[in-house]
Amino acid sequence: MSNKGKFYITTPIYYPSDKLHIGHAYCTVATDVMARYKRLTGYDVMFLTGTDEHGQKIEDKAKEAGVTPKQYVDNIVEGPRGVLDLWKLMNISNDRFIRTTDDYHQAAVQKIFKQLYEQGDIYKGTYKGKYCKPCESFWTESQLVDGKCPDCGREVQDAEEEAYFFRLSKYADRIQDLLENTDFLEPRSRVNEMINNFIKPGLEDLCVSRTSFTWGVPVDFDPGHVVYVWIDALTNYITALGYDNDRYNDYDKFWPADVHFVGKEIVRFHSIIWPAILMALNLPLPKKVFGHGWLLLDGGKMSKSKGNVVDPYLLSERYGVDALRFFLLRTFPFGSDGNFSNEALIGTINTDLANDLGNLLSRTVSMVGKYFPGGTLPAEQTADALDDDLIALASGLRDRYEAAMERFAFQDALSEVFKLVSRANKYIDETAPWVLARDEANKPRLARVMYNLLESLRISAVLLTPFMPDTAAEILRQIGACPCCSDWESAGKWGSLSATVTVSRGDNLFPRIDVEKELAALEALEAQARKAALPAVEVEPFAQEQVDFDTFCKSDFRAVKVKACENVKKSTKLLKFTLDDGSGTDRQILSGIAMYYKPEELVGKTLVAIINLPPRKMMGQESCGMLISAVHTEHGEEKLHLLMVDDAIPAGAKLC
Ligand code: ME8
Repeated sequence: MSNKGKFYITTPIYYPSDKLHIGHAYCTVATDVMARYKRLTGYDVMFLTGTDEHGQKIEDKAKEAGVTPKQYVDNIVEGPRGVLDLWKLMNISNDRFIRTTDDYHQAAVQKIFKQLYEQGDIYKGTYKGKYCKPCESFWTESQLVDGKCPDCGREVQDAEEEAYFFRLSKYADRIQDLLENTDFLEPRSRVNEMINNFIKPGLEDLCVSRTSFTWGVPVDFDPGHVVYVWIDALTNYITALGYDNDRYNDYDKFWPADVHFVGKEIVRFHSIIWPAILMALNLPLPKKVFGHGWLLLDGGKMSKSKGNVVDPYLLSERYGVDALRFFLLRTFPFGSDGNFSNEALIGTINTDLANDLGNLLSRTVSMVGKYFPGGTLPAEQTADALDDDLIALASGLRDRYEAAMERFAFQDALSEVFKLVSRANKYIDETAPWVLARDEANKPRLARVMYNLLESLRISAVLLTPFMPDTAAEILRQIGACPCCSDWESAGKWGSLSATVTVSRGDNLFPRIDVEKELAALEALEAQARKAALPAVEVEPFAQEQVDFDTFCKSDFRAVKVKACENVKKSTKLLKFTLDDGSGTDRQILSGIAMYYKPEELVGKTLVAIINLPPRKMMGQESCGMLISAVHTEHGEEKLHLLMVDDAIPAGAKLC
């Protein structure tokens, strides 16, 4: 049991309506880093994530896929490359995973709904308003922006139905006070958004049931109604601890949450609706909600429907999970939006990880190995005033890092670590170990220079552990750090590493990437993935117009044998066929299929031609008829196959 107490942190629960993308991984990685950091500092951590599996969108998707909604979500959550696989790949250390289709959660939601109804916080009324289907959100006329959904900008529909309402308006004053006068919601800019956009215009009661779809937690005292998204989704944060159920037993220990990390578009639900539900249930409020920004691609939010998603599998296979985790939090502040690009990712890997960190490690460890037998430093070491600046920077690093992490300023925390990494690289140039190594008398000084570098690496690695767990462990292994000088306590103490430490060389952590080659390779891979995402096979739409039998019979289809075939000069498309059509006279047909066949492949084949089309000239040569082919589209590319028939069919046989 740790001595600092408990820390409960959550991600939003994700909609498994499609496979998750790197935007979803962004929030989960940030939460994971925070959870690992708190564990490192001695907290007893509960890190919860999960999936939000109900609602019309999932019902519709399942129907489209011809499966039940449960089968649909099971595949996206538990199936290959599903949510669970993705979190495993990203090295996510969640302590618990909740699915809103879990029995214990559904039963608890029913109890909560009933309690709120019985005490008058939920009442039955008629819902009239606007509904955004993709967002599953109801809006009042005044909340729409240019008549469209204020969240996603898409069209909304009129909606009217009998529904249950939560008395949100009753809690308006308390919510306003919470937002304005406490640090409940951060960053502060989000508070202004909430006050101006939602509180000031007046909080209206919230529709919390639906009758238009069935894929949800049933309202057990009123068949036909299902609990509509927010009471089902938000309560996951307490049911996953055992609230109103026997599955878990940690509610008293972990509630209230220390922080809910959420994307900016769901801040409204977490900072207005969620505290109001908790107030109605007379439960303590979470200590903090932090609304992070979006990872943008080409300036827009990533979404499957826009087709601009980035595949975390592809990136982590190429660069390693740690590099990807690092990039997500290194390049822009957690509260702001930031752009994803392959250039930025590769640039960060090359600059910070290959040039600065990787280089510092490989230079240091190889110098220790080269200058000292067995890679072990001698006890006799000589300090110098030249060391003071590096030691001062390293000694204060843990506190500066901690201050940033406590503000969820991941980027600042990493900047602090990388200031030390850069300073240590500069220290190598200042001390010029290769010059010291020339004279045996300098060995004690050389040993101290190496020790200082190893210490700088050790402190950096401990503090990088939450961000890059595997990389940090490998650095600590290579520099010979024992577990007792790899913990939080020792990260604050310069000199924790044994003076006579032994290093062991390992692989280069982050090989430098050739930017141009890599960008081209990524582009090709992404194009391939885009192509693979297109429908496998598409056939031409069927003709609507009918032909009468007599008209059809006028077309004279014959088996023809290819006697000769060649490319038409100056044409990239045309092949010229000399055909035996059974008439005793050769027939010439030109066909625009040169990109599909080589002439020599076709000689001797039996094909089908329509022979009573009027002759026409192509590239100055006469074509008497047309060869019949089958065409379709495969992954966006047109495919063509000449119709070839059994060679036993004689030339001239009529097809009817
Ligand atoms: O909102 N950049 O689920 P969700 C950053 N089920 N964050 C992103 C992102 C991007 N490009 N794309 C998505 C829901 N996210 C609800 C939550 S909680 C009780 C219910 C983030 O799968 C998004 O901002 O649509 C949100 O915080 C989270 O992924 C889940 O989004």
